[in-house]
Amino acid sequence: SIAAQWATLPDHTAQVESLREAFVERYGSEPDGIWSAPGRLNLLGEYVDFNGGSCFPTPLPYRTLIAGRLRRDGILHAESLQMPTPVERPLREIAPGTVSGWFGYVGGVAWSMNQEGGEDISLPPDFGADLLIDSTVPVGGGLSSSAALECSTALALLELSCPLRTEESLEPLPVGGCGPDNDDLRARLARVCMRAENEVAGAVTGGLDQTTSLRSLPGQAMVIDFRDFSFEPVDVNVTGAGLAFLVIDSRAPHDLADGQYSSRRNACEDLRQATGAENLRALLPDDLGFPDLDAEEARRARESTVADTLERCARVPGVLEGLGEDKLYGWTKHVFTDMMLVERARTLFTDRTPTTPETWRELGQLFTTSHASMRDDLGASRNELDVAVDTCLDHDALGARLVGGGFGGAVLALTTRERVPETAQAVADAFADRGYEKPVFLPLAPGRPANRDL
Ligand code: GAF
Repeated sequence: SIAAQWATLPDHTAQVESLREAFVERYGSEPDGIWSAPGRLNLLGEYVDFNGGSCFPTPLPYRTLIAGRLRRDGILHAESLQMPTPVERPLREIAPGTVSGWFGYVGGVAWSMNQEGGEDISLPPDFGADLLIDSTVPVGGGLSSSAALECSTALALLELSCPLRTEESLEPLPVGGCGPDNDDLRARLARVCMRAENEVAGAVTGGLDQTTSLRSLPGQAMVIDFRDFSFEPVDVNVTGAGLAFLVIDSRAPHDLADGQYSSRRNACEDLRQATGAENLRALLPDDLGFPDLDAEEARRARESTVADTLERCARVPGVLEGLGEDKLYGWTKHVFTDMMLVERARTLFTDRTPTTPETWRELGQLFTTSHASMRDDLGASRNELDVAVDTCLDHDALGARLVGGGFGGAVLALTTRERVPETAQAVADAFADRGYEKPVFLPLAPGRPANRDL
């Protein structure tokens, strides 16, 4: 068999230095600064952020870096080491529908800062910038390469504009460190980035990715409650338990701006409107307790919430037609399932410290239950992802699931440290046997939120 292909864990310091050199070579001067933001690995909770549920993500060591220099002519010029063609646009002309492709995220953030930001975040009139971008976040991997680009752009533009703000006697807003001291600012920037993605890049996503990229704490996972975007840092010390997360980029491309993600998201919005609820989370009890999904009682509670929701919808003309009740039943059921799974994981990791082997065994089961729900109820898996999940489970993984928006992208498995090489090899072999694209395995290390590097 052909050896499993492992990505290299990025050496961030070396990458900052080589981006600085590349900037000098392209633009003929030093950059004013370098900023970066991570992709995220969502441990649990898909399609629940925009429904007011909770998610359980952690920042990745894979990041998008931006070196930048201030211009005072209102022009935004951006180049990427991964993309062939530079893009240059007057900032004033950037609006929904005027930019596309990767520049949509960069220009989108600039536009959104002016829409959303208020005086301290919106960009001064003559502000412009020369940017050079480099990234190690796999694109289309369900690991939030888009948010990494948006969030690094937001930090870069905000800090590059500081000299103009000072001249105009506006208080500059240095991004500074993460943590409670400036979590408010980071929360506002996360909203700016979401709006850029929703209105300019055309993917109506829910804030999980931007919140993790900007507001997480170094080396910590977090449970984010999307009813109010508050979060609780959670220590998920997988290595300490002799275990490992194996992340498999299936290389089956996924694109959130295509119709699959938005059809499900729109259906959730129709359900919400038809039920008159603030969000779908509000249809479940406030306190989910400690839902044991295998217990008959929890299963019945969830199914009756789904049935009840659909019944309310049936009374509103137009909601069930077109999609078909079966699909809507499955999609709704998935949303409630993942909300309960995250709640259970949250309780496992916050109430039952220290963790025991039982905690990890359960976390694995939650992964596998979530995958079955994504596959069978939400219809968001595909063969490559199922093969990766099944192969990991055949090799005694504690659990495995697809991560992110689905239809392609990455699989996450929880397994013992010793089992990692043979499991990766087995997945590589299974893919080769079926003629799938060669998967790439991503080594992990603690990630940290967006920050300034230089
Ligand atoms: C993508 C979106 F960007 C998130 O907001 C979230 O909905 C996720 O898919 C699915 O859980 O990453």
